[in-house]
Amino acid sequence: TALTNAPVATRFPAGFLWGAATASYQVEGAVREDGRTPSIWDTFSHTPGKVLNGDTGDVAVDHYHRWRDDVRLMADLGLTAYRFSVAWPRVQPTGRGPAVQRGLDFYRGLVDELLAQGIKPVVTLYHWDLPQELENAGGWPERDTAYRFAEYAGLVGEALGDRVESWVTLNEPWCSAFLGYGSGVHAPGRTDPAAALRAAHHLNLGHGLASSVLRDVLPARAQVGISLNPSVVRALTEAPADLDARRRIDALANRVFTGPLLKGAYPRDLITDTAAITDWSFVRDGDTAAIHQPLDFIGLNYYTPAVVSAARPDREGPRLDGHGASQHTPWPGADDVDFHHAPGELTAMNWPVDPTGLTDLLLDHTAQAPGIPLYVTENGAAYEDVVDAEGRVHDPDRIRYLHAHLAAVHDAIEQGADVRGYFLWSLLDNFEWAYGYGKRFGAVYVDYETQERIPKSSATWYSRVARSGGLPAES
Ligand code: PNW
Repeated sequence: TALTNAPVATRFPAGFLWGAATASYQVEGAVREDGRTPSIWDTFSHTPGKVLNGDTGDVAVDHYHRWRDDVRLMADLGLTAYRFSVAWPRVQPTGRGPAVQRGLDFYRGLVDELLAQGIKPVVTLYHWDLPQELENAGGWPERDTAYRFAEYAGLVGEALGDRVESWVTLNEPWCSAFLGYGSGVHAPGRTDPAAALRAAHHLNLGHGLASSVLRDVLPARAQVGISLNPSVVRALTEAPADLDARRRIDALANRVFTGPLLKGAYPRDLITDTAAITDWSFVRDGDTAAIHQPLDFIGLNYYTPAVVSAARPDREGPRLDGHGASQHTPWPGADDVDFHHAPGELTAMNWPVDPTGLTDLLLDHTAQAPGIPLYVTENGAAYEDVVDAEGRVHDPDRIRYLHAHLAAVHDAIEQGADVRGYFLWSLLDNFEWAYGYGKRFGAVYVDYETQERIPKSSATWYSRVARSGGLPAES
Protein backbone atom coordinates (compact mmCIF):
# COMPACT_ATOMS: atom_id res chain seq x y z
CA THR A 1 0.00 0.00 0.00
CA ALA A 2 0.92 3.66 -0.19
CA LEU A 3 1.80 3.45 3.46
CA THR A 4 4.76 1.14 3.24
CA ASN A 5 7.88 3.07 4.10
CA ALA A 6 5.92 6.30 3.78
CA PRO A 7 7.87 9.16 5.32
CA VAL A 8 6.55 10.39 8.63
CA ALA A 9 4.90 13.75 7.95
CA THR A 10 3.73 14.49 11.46
CA ARG A 11 5.92 13.66 14.43
CA PHE A 12 4.69 13.36 18.03
CA PRO A 13 6.70 14.32 21.13
CA ALA A 14 9.32 11.88 22.39
CA GLY A 15 7.85 9.48 24.94
CA PHE A 16 4.31 9.94 23.63
CA LEU A 17 2.36 6.81 24.63
CA TRP A 18 0.81 4.78 21.84
CA GLY A 19 -1.85 2.77 23.58
CA ALA A 20 -5.08 0.87 23.31
CA ALA A 21 -7.83 0.47 25.89
CA THR A 22 -10.36 -2.08 27.09
CA ALA A 23 -12.67 -2.45 30.11
CA SER A 24 -13.17 -5.47 32.36
CA TYR A 25 -16.83 -6.25 31.71
CA GLN A 26 -16.43 -5.68 27.99
CA VAL A 27 -13.61 -8.20 27.48
CA GLU A 28 -13.02 -10.55 30.41
CA GLY A 29 -15.95 -12.98 30.54
CA ALA A 30 -15.37 -15.64 33.27
CA VAL A 31 -18.03 -13.91 35.31
CA ARG A 32 -18.38 -16.70 37.85
CA GLU A 33 -14.71 -17.61 38.26
CA ASP A 34 -12.31 -17.21 41.15
CA GLY A 35 -14.84 -15.73 43.52
CA ARG A 36 -16.23 -13.00 41.25
CA THR A 37 -19.82 -12.08 42.07
CA PRO A 38 -22.35 -10.28 39.85
CA SER A 39 -21.91 -6.63 39.01
CA ILE A 40 -24.74 -4.32 37.98
CA TRP A 41 -23.84 -5.11 34.35
CA ASP A 42 -24.39 -8.86 34.88
CA THR A 43 -27.81 -8.15 36.33
CA PHE A 44 -28.68 -5.60 33.64
CA SER A 45 -27.49 -7.67 30.67
CA HIS A 46 -29.44 -10.67 31.98
CA THR A 47 -32.62 -8.57 32.20
CA PRO A 48 -34.60 -9.12 28.98
CA GLY A 49 -34.87 -6.06 26.76
CA LYS A 50 -31.95 -4.15 28.20
CA VAL A 51 -29.16 -5.16 25.80
CA LEU A 52 -29.57 -5.66 22.04
CA ASN A 53 -30.08 -9.34 21.09
CA GLY A 54 -29.95 -10.33 24.76
CA ASP A 55 -26.14 -10.26 24.65
CA THR A 56 -24.25 -10.51 27.95
CA GLY A 57 -20.65 -10.30 29.11
CA ASP A 58 -20.69 -13.91 30.36
CA VAL A 59 -17.99 -14.93 27.88
CA ALA A 60 -17.19 -11.62 26.14
CA VAL A 61 -13.85 -12.12 24.34
CA ASP A 62 -12.58 -14.52 27.01
CA HIS A 63 -9.72 -12.20 27.89
CA TYR A 64 -9.67 -13.65 31.42
CA HIS A 65 -8.22 -16.83 29.87
CA ARG A 66 -6.53 -15.41 26.76
CA TRP A 67 -4.71 -12.48 28.36
CA ARG A 68 -1.23 -13.86 27.60
CA ASP A 69 -2.05 -14.10 23.89
CA ASP A 70 -3.63 -10.66 24.02
CA VAL A 71 -0.50 -9.14 25.56
CA ARG A 72 1.60 -10.82 22.86
CA LEU A 73 -0.71 -9.25 20.27
CA MET A 74 -0.12 -5.82 21.81
CA ALA A 75 3.63 -6.40 21.74
CA ASP A 76 3.43 -7.50 18.10
CA LEU A 77 1.58 -4.27 17.33
CA GLY A 78 4.30 -2.23 19.00
CA LEU A 79 1.99 -0.64 21.57
CA THR A 80 3.77 1.18 24.38
CA ALA A 81 0.80 1.39 26.77
CA TYR A 82 -2.35 -0.53 27.64
CA ARG A 83 -5.29 0.85 29.59
CA PHE A 84 -7.50 -1.77 31.22
CA SER A 85 -9.91 -1.76 34.14
CA VAL A 86 -10.10 -3.82 37.30
CA ALA A 87 -13.41 -5.59 37.98
CA TRP A 88 -14.42 -4.51 41.47
CA PRO A 89 -16.47 -7.71 42.06
CA ARG A 90 -13.37 -9.84 41.44
CA VAL A 91 -11.43 -8.00 44.12
CA GLN A 92 -14.18 -7.29 46.65
CA PRO A 93 -17.17 -9.48 45.77
CA THR A 94 -19.62 -7.80 48.13
CA GLY A 95 -18.13 -4.35 47.73
CA ARG A 96 -16.88 -4.56 51.31
CA GLY A 97 -14.27 -6.34 53.35
CA PRO A 98 -10.87 -7.82 52.53
CA ALA A 99 -9.55 -8.38 49.03
CA VAL A 100 -9.84 -11.74 47.28
CA GLN A 101 -6.27 -12.73 46.40
CA ARG A 102 -7.24 -14.80 43.33
CA GLY A 103 -8.93 -11.73 41.90
CA LEU A 104 -5.87 -9.58 42.47
CA ASP A 105 -3.58 -12.32 41.12
CA PHE A 106 -5.19 -12.08 37.71
CA TYR A 107 -4.30 -8.40 37.44
CA ARG A 108 -0.81 -8.96 38.93
CA GLY A 109 -0.11 -11.56 36.25
CA LEU A 110 -1.42 -9.29 33.52
CA VAL A 111 0.64 -6.32 34.72
CA ASP A 112 3.82 -8.40 35.01
CA GLU A 113 3.43 -9.70 31.47
CA LEU A 114 2.83 -6.16 30.16
CA LEU A 115 5.94 -4.90 31.93
CA ALA A 116 7.95 -7.83 30.59
CA GLN A 117 6.92 -6.77 27.08
CA GLY A 118 7.77 -3.12 27.71
CA ILE A 119 4.12 -2.02 27.71
CA LYS A 120 3.10 0.56 30.32
CA PRO A 121 -0.01 -0.52 32.27
CA VAL A 122 -2.62 2.16 32.96
CA VAL A 123 -5.18 0.91 35.47
CA THR A 124 -8.75 2.18 35.59
CA LEU A 125 -10.32 1.33 38.93
CA TYR A 126 -13.94 1.72 37.90
CA HIS A 127 -15.28 1.16 34.41
CA TRP A 128 -18.91 0.64 35.40
CA ASP A 129 -19.02 -2.84 37.00
CA LEU A 130 -20.31 -1.94 40.48
CA PRO A 131 -20.77 -5.00 42.74
CA GLN A 132 -24.50 -5.76 42.67
CA GLU A 133 -24.59 -5.87 46.46
CA LEU A 134 -23.66 -2.19 46.57
CA GLU A 135 -26.45 -1.38 44.13
CA ASN A 136 -28.82 -3.33 46.38
CA ALA A 137 -27.74 -0.96 49.15
CA GLY A 138 -28.64 2.03 46.96
CA GLY A 139 -25.73 2.31 44.50
CA TRP A 140 -24.10 5.60 43.51
CA PRO A 141 -27.02 7.77 44.66
CA GLU A 142 -26.05 6.64 48.19
CA ARG A 143 -23.17 8.40 49.89
CA ASP A 144 -21.76 5.19 51.33
CA THR A 145 -20.82 3.97 47.82
CA ALA A 146 -18.21 6.75 47.64
CA TYR A 147 -16.58 5.44 50.87
CA ARG A 148 -16.76 1.87 49.60
CA PHE A 149 -15.04 2.93 46.36
CA ALA A 150 -12.22 4.65 48.25
CA GLU A 151 -11.67 1.51 50.33
CA TYR A 152 -11.59 -0.69 47.22
CA ALA A 153 -9.16 1.73 45.53
CA GLY A 154 -6.86 1.36 48.53
CA LEU A 155 -6.91 -2.44 48.27
CA VAL A 156 -5.98 -2.39 44.59
CA GLY A 157 -3.41 0.35 45.17
CA GLU A 158 -1.72 -1.71 47.88
CA ALA A 159 -1.68 -4.80 45.70
CA LEU A 160 -0.43 -3.27 42.44
CA GLY A 161 1.25 -0.05 43.54
CA ASP A 162 4.72 -1.56 43.34
CA ARG A 163 4.33 -2.18 39.59
CA VAL A 164 1.66 0.21 38.25
CA GLU A 165 2.49 3.92 37.95
CA SER A 166 -0.61 5.31 36.23
CA TRP A 167 -4.02 5.21 37.89
CA VAL A 168 -7.39 6.34 36.59
CA THR A 169 -10.00 6.45 39.36
CA LEU A 170 -13.23 6.57 37.33
CA ASN A 171 -14.05 6.09 33.69
CA GLU A 172 -16.67 8.52 32.38
CA PRO A 173 -18.65 9.30 35.53
CA TRP A 174 -21.18 11.08 33.29
CA CYS A 175 -22.23 7.73 31.82
CA SER A 176 -22.39 6.06 35.25
CA ALA A 177 -24.61 8.81 36.66
CA PHE A 178 -26.79 9.93 33.79
CA LEU A 179 -27.09 6.81 31.61
CA GLY A 180 -27.17 4.50 34.65
CA TYR A 181 -29.64 6.43 36.84
CA GLY A 182 -31.18 9.02 34.46
CA SER A 183 -32.02 7.58 31.03
CA GLY A 184 -31.57 4.01 32.24
CA VAL A 185 -29.90 2.79 29.04
CA HIS A 186 -26.92 1.60 31.10
CA ALA A 187 -26.83 -0.47 34.29
CA PRO A 188 -28.45 -0.35 36.76
CA GLY A 189 -31.16 1.04 34.48
CA ARG A 190 -32.81 3.42 36.89
CA THR A 191 -34.71 6.46 35.55
CA ASP A 192 -34.74 9.04 38.32
CA PRO A 193 -33.27 12.49 37.55
CA ALA A 194 -32.70 13.34 41.23
CA ALA A 195 -30.88 10.02 41.74
CA ALA A 196 -28.72 10.76 38.69
CA LEU A 197 -27.57 14.08 40.19
CA ARG A 198 -26.90 12.43 43.55
CA ALA A 199 -24.93 9.73 41.73
CA ALA A 200 -22.83 12.38 39.97
CA HIS A 201 -21.92 13.93 43.31
CA HIS A 202 -21.07 10.62 44.94
CA LEU A 203 -18.94 9.63 41.96
CA ASN A 204 -17.08 12.93 42.34
CA LEU A 205 -16.72 12.31 46.06
CA GLY A 206 -15.59 8.73 45.42
CA HIS A 207 -12.90 10.05 43.08
CA GLY A 208 -11.71 12.56 45.68
CA LEU A 209 -11.63 10.08 48.56
CA ALA A 210 -10.01 7.40 46.40
CA SER A 211 -7.29 9.71 45.18
CA SER A 212 -6.46 10.64 48.80
CA VAL A 213 -6.21 6.96 49.72
CA LEU A 214 -4.10 6.26 46.63
CA ARG A 215 -1.70 9.07 47.58
CA ASP A 216 -1.26 7.33 50.94
CA VAL A 217 -0.66 3.81 49.66
CA LEU A 218 1.16 4.44 46.37
CA PRO A 219 4.82 5.38 45.93
CA ALA A 220 5.49 9.07 45.30
CA ARG A 221 6.13 8.47 41.58
CA ALA A 222 2.53 7.30 41.02
CA GLN A 223 0.30 9.36 38.74
CA VAL A 224 -3.38 9.64 39.67
CA GLY A 225 -6.06 11.04 37.37
CA ILE A 226 -9.58 10.56 36.06
CA SER A 227 -11.07 9.85 32.62
CA LEU A 228 -13.92 12.10 31.60
CA ASN A 229 -16.08 12.08 28.48
CA PRO A 230 -16.80 15.76 28.14
CA SER A 231 -19.38 16.75 25.57
CA VAL A 232 -17.94 19.10 22.99
CA VAL A 233 -21.17 21.08 22.89
CA ARG A 234 -21.90 23.43 20.02
CA ALA A 235 -24.93 25.68 19.64
CA LEU A 236 -26.92 25.15 16.42
CA THR A 237 -27.14 28.93 15.93
CA GLU A 238 -25.95 32.02 17.75
CA ALA A 239 -29.52 32.80 18.83
CA PRO A 240 -29.66 33.50 22.59
CA ALA A 241 -32.01 30.56 23.24
CA ASP A 242 -29.63 28.16 21.47
CA LEU A 243 -26.61 29.56 23.31
CA ASP A 244 -28.51 29.03 26.54
CA ALA A 245 -29.25 25.40 25.57
CA ARG A 246 -25.50 25.04 25.03
CA ARG A 247 -24.76 26.50 28.46
CA ARG A 248 -27.24 24.14 30.16
CA ILE A 249 -25.89 21.00 28.48
CA ASP A 250 -22.31 22.12 29.18
CA ALA A 251 -23.25 22.35 32.88
CA LEU A 252 -24.89 18.89 32.97
CA ALA A 253 -22.28 17.12 30.84
CA ASN A 254 -19.05 18.84 31.83
CA ARG A 255 -19.04 21.42 34.59
CA VAL A 256 -20.87 19.11 37.02
CA PHE A 257 -17.52 17.29 37.12
CA THR A 258 -14.91 19.92 36.29
CA GLY A 259 -16.48 22.41 38.72
CA PRO A 260 -15.67 20.44 41.87
CA LEU A 261 -12.62 18.68 40.38
CA LEU A 262 -10.81 21.76 39.11
CA LYS A 263 -12.37 24.67 41.02
CA GLY A 264 -13.69 23.09 44.21
CA ALA A 265 -17.33 24.15 43.67
CA TYR A 266 -20.45 23.17 41.75
CA PRO A 267 -21.46 25.75 39.14
CA ARG A 268 -24.17 28.12 40.40
CA ASP A 269 -26.11 27.93 37.12
CA LEU A 270 -26.28 24.11 37.41
CA ILE A 271 -27.74 24.39 40.89
CA THR A 272 -30.41 26.89 39.78
CA ASP A 273 -31.18 25.01 36.54
CA THR A 274 -31.93 21.82 38.54
CA ALA A 275 -33.63 23.46 41.55
CA ALA A 276 -36.99 21.85 40.71
CA ILE A 277 -35.35 18.39 40.85
CA THR A 278 -33.08 18.63 43.88
CA ASP A 279 -31.93 21.11 46.52
CA TRP A 280 -28.41 19.60 46.41
CA SER A 281 -28.52 19.06 50.19
CA PHE A 282 -26.61 15.81 49.63
CA VAL A 283 -23.49 17.95 49.15
CA ARG A 284 -22.10 18.23 52.68
CA ASP A 285 -19.60 20.68 54.12
CA GLY A 286 -16.13 19.68 53.07
CA ASP A 287 -17.24 17.53 50.11
CA THR A 288 -16.12 19.87 47.36
CA ALA A 289 -12.76 20.33 49.12
CA ALA A 290 -12.42 16.53 49.28
CA ILE A 291 -13.12 16.31 45.54
CA HIS A 292 -10.73 19.15 44.66
CA GLN A 293 -7.56 17.04 44.86
CA PRO A 294 -4.41 17.54 42.81
CA LEU A 295 -4.65 15.69 39.48
CA ASP A 296 -1.48 14.36 37.83
CA PHE A 297 -3.29 14.11 34.52
CA ILE A 298 -6.73 14.35 32.98
CA GLY A 299 -7.89 11.56 30.67
CA LEU A 300 -10.25 12.65 27.92
CA ASN A 301 -12.46 10.26 25.95
CA TYR A 302 -13.74 11.61 22.66
CA TYR A 303 -15.89 10.17 19.88
CA THR A 304 -18.13 12.90 18.41
CA PRO A 305 -19.36 16.41 19.26
CA ALA A 306 -22.90 17.42 20.27
CA VAL A 307 -24.94 20.12 18.55
CA VAL A 308 -27.82 21.55 20.57
CA SER A 309 -30.59 24.08 20.27
CA ALA A 310 -33.60 25.27 22.21
CA ALA A 311 -36.67 23.12 21.53
CA ARG A 312 -37.79 23.62 17.92
CA PRO A 313 -41.55 23.71 17.38
CA ASP A 314 -41.01 22.50 13.77
CA ARG A 315 -38.88 19.49 14.77
CA GLU A 316 -39.87 16.25 13.03
CA GLY A 317 -39.53 12.85 14.60
CA PRO A 318 -38.44 11.96 18.11
CA ARG A 319 -36.12 14.21 20.05
CA LEU A 320 -32.53 13.02 19.76
CA ASP A 321 -30.88 13.00 23.16
CA GLY A 322 -27.56 12.05 21.66
CA HIS A 323 -27.35 8.84 23.65
CA GLY A 324 -29.67 6.17 22.38
CA ALA A 325 -33.41 5.72 22.47
CA SER A 326 -35.06 6.08 25.85
CA GLN A 327 -38.30 7.54 27.11
CA HIS A 328 -36.24 9.04 29.91
CA THR A 329 -33.73 11.83 29.64
CA PRO A 330 -30.09 11.74 30.68
CA TRP A 331 -30.30 15.55 31.01
CA PRO A 332 -32.14 16.39 34.26
CA GLY A 333 -34.02 19.64 33.87
CA ALA A 334 -32.94 20.07 30.25
CA ASP A 335 -35.15 17.53 28.49
CA ASP A 336 -36.52 20.32 26.28
CA VAL A 337 -33.13 20.78 24.58
CA ASP A 338 -32.97 19.42 21.02
CA PHE A 339 -29.91 17.53 19.82
CA HIS A 340 -28.84 17.64 16.17
CA HIS A 341 -26.31 15.72 14.16
CA ALA A 342 -23.02 17.52 13.61
CA PRO A 343 -21.96 17.58 9.97
CA GLY A 344 -19.81 14.66 8.86
CA GLU A 345 -20.04 11.02 7.86
CA LEU A 346 -21.64 8.67 10.34
CA THR A 347 -19.95 5.68 11.94
CA ALA A 348 -21.86 2.47 12.69
CA MET A 349 -22.95 4.10 15.99
CA ASN A 350 -24.54 6.91 13.93
CA TRP A 351 -22.00 9.23 15.51
CA PRO A 352 -20.78 11.94 13.09
CA VAL A 353 -17.05 11.97 12.40
CA ASP A 354 -15.68 15.38 13.42
CA PRO A 355 -12.03 15.43 14.44
CA THR A 356 -12.06 19.19 15.06
CA GLY A 357 -13.98 18.42 18.26
CA LEU A 358 -10.95 16.60 19.63
CA THR A 359 -8.64 19.57 19.03
CA ASP A 360 -11.21 21.85 20.67
CA LEU A 361 -11.57 19.50 23.63
CA LEU A 362 -7.80 19.33 24.26
CA LEU A 363 -7.35 23.10 23.94
CA ASP A 364 -10.35 23.76 26.15
CA HIS A 365 -8.90 21.56 28.92
CA THR A 366 -5.48 23.13 28.46
CA ALA A 367 -7.12 26.48 29.23
CA GLN A 368 -9.24 25.12 32.10
CA ALA A 369 -6.50 23.08 33.76
CA PRO A 370 -3.23 24.82 32.95
CA GLY A 371 -0.17 22.73 33.74
CA ILE A 372 -2.04 19.42 34.01
CA PRO A 373 -0.93 16.86 31.39
CA LEU A 374 -3.66 15.38 29.21
CA TYR A 375 -4.13 11.92 27.75
CA VAL A 376 -6.65 10.86 25.16
CA THR A 377 -7.75 7.80 27.13
CA GLU A 378 -10.28 6.71 24.46
CA ASN A 379 -10.91 7.49 20.82
CA GLY A 380 -12.07 5.26 18.00
CA ALA A 381 -15.01 4.20 15.88
CA ALA A 382 -17.36 1.31 15.18
CA TYR A 383 -17.73 0.11 11.59
CA GLU A 384 -19.39 -2.90 9.98
CA ASP A 385 -16.27 -5.00 9.74
CA VAL A 386 -16.32 -8.27 7.81
CA VAL A 387 -13.79 -11.02 7.24
CA ASP A 388 -13.03 -11.31 3.52
CA ALA A 389 -12.35 -14.45 1.44
CA GLU A 390 -8.65 -14.32 2.34
CA GLY A 391 -9.50 -14.19 6.03
CA ARG A 392 -8.56 -10.51 6.34
CA VAL A 393 -10.48 -7.57 7.74
CA HIS A 394 -10.03 -4.42 5.70
CA ASP A 395 -11.30 -1.29 7.50
CA PRO A 396 -10.24 1.83 5.57
CA ASP A 397 -12.96 3.90 7.26
CA ARG A 398 -11.39 3.26 10.66
CA ILE A 399 -7.92 4.10 9.33
CA ARG A 400 -9.27 7.42 8.07
CA TYR A 401 -11.00 8.06 11.39
CA LEU A 402 -7.85 7.33 13.39
CA HIS A 403 -5.60 9.31 11.06
CA ALA A 404 -7.86 12.37 11.21
CA HIS A 405 -8.18 12.21 15.01
CA LEU A 406 -4.46 11.73 15.57
CA ALA A 407 -3.85 14.71 13.29
CA ALA A 408 -6.33 16.61 15.48
CA VAL A 409 -4.33 15.64 18.57
CA HIS A 410 -1.19 16.86 16.83
CA ASP A 411 -2.88 20.18 15.99
CA ALA A 412 -3.73 20.63 19.67
CA ILE A 413 -0.14 19.87 20.69
CA GLU A 414 1.14 22.46 18.22
CA GLN A 415 -1.26 24.97 19.76
CA GLY A 416 0.07 24.33 23.24
CA ALA A 417 -1.79 21.31 24.65
CA ASP A 418 0.41 19.03 26.77
CA VAL A 419 -0.86 15.68 25.44
CA ARG A 420 1.21 12.74 26.63
CA GLY A 421 -0.47 9.80 24.94
CA TYR A 422 -3.33 8.32 22.93
CA PHE A 423 -5.34 5.17 23.68
CA LEU A 424 -7.27 3.69 20.82
CA TRP A 425 -10.71 2.37 21.77
CA SER A 426 -10.50 -0.51 21.55
CA LEU A 427 -7.76 -3.10 21.34
CA LEU A 428 -10.33 -5.80 20.58
CA ASP A 429 -13.92 -5.97 19.39
CA ASN A 430 -15.94 -6.42 22.55
CA PHE A 431 -19.25 -6.14 24.45
CA GLU A 432 -20.43 -2.67 23.48
CA TRP A 433 -22.77 -2.13 26.46
CA ALA A 434 -26.42 -1.64 25.42
CA TYR A 435 -25.46 -2.59 21.83
CA GLY A 436 -24.00 -5.94 22.85
CA TYR A 437 -21.73 -7.52 20.24
CA GLY A 438 -23.47 -5.64 17.43
CA LYS A 439 -20.90 -2.82 17.27
CA ARG A 440 -17.23 -3.49 16.61
CA PHE A 441 -14.74 -0.87 17.89
CA GLY A 442 -11.64 -3.07 17.84
CA ALA A 443 -8.38 -2.61 15.97
CA VAL A 444 -8.36 -6.38 16.26
CA TYR A 445 -11.35 -8.35 14.99
CA VAL A 446 -12.75 -11.09 17.22
CA ASP A 447 -14.67 -14.06 15.83
CA TYR A 448 -17.22 -14.51 18.60
CA GLU A 449 -17.70 -18.22 17.74
CA THR A 450 -14.05 -19.27 17.88
CA GLN A 451 -12.53 -16.32 19.80
CA GLU A 452 -9.96 -16.05 17.02
CA ARG A 453 -8.25 -12.65 16.90
CA ILE A 454 -7.58 -11.10 13.46
CA PRO A 455 -5.74 -7.76 13.40
CA LYS A 456 -7.68 -5.45 11.06
CA SER A 457 -5.81 -3.32 8.53
CA SER A 458 -6.27 -0.43 11.00
CA ALA A 459 -4.20 -2.39 13.55
CA THR A 460 -1.38 -2.74 11.02
CA TRP A 461 -1.69 0.98 10.23
CA TYR A 462 -1.69 1.96 13.92
CA SER A 463 1.31 -0.24 14.65
CA ARG A 464 3.29 1.59 11.97
CA VAL A 465 2.29 4.89 13.52
CA ALA A 466 3.32 3.66 16.97
CA ARG A 467 6.66 2.32 15.73
CA SER A 468 7.53 5.41 13.68
CA GLY A 469 6.20 7.88 16.29
CA GLY A 470 4.23 9.86 13.75
CA LEU A 471 1.64 9.98 11.01
CA PRO A 472 2.32 9.28 7.35
CA ALA A 473 1.44 12.01 4.83
CA GLU A 474 -1.53 9.98 3.69
CA SER A 475 -3.16 6.70 4.55
C1 PNW B 1 -17.43 4.82 26.18
N1 PNW B 1 -23.01 7.80 25.18
O1 PNW B 1 -18.78 4.56 26.34
C2 PNW B 1 -16.82 3.82 27.12
O2 PNW B 1 -15.85 4.31 28.00
C3 PNW B 1 -16.43 2.55 26.47
O3 PNW B 1 -16.52 1.52 27.41
C4 PNW B 1 -17.30 2.32 25.23
O4 PNW B 1 -17.13 1.05 24.70
C5 PNW B 1 -16.96 3.42 24.25
O5 PNW B 1 -17.13 4.70 24.83
C6 PNW B 1 -17.74 3.36 22.95
O6 PNW B 1 -19.11 3.58 23.17
C7 PNW B 1 -19.79 5.41 26.00
O7 PNW B 1 -24.09 7.26 24.87
C8 PNW B 1 -21.03 4.85 25.82
O8 PNW B 1 -22.86 9.03 25.27
C9 PNW B 1 -22.11 5.65 25.54
C10 PNW B 1 -21.92 7.01 25.46
C11 PNW B 1 -20.68 7.59 25.66
C12 PNW B 1 -19.60 6.77 25.92
